[in-house]
Amino acid sequence: MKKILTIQDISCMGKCSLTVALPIISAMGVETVILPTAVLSTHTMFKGYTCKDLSDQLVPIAEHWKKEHVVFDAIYTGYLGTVEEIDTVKKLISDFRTPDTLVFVDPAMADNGRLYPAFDMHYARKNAQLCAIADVIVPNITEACFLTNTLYKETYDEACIRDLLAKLTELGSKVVALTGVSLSEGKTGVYGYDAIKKEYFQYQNNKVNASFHGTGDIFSSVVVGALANGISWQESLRIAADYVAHTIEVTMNDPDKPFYGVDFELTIPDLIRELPGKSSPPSFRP
Ligand code: PXL
Repeated sequence: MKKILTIQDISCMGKCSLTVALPIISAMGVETVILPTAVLSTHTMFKGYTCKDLSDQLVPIAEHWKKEHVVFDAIYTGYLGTVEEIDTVKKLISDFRTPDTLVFVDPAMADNGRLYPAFDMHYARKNAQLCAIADVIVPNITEACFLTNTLYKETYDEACIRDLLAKLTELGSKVVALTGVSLSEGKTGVYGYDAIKKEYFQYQNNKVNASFHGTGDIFSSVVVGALANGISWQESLRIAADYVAHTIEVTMNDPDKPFYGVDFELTIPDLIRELPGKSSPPSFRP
């Protein structure tokens, strides 16, 4: 079984970061080792959240794993709380990286033109250094602008997106996938670039007129799970985009939907059916 390490916070309630990565990637048949960077009562979009920083635990935990000779097929980072934490994570990546390890960075720090409450420009610059050592990065357009010192604009065309992809590629990663790219009315999706093969990829879904927290983390988790299943990066992005679109649609139809996240728990079985060879999973019933 493939084994991945994911490094991000636990927002105890909020359907984001580790509380989506762990169930989704595990359900995709991939062992998911977690390195929690902090424990928050909720994600930071709630007022009055508590936060216990676990930065001082990262190195001792990793040291123990080293003694156990643990090897990861992929390392996936998400929301990281501080600049110092990014430095620690960079070091952990270089310690655990082998020639076969996929390093996947979701520079989760901003949306809709603004940084999340806990972050500033110093943090954004540090996140660019983390992106530089990744194989794959998946920023949304806002994050891409902060990472590349580009002015954020609500409206853009395909040339702007390719420009942004070029600047992101200069940071150093091999595959860059921009999320939340809307190139025609009523559509949204992902626009990717493989800097080694010099190939573009794009995929668009119908845009739902609602924004749900945690969908970026769900998207990344599905991409990592799919890549770990040996699926190409283009197909992994397509599966993740379709899964997020489907999950948002299901959530919109739920009269009891929480305001803080989507009903991904209801759609995990549909995701598994999308994986090659898993269209009719065997039953555990005798
Ligand atoms: O979904 C990204 C995320 C993860 N973790 C925490 C957050 C956010 C976004 O706001 O606050 C704690």
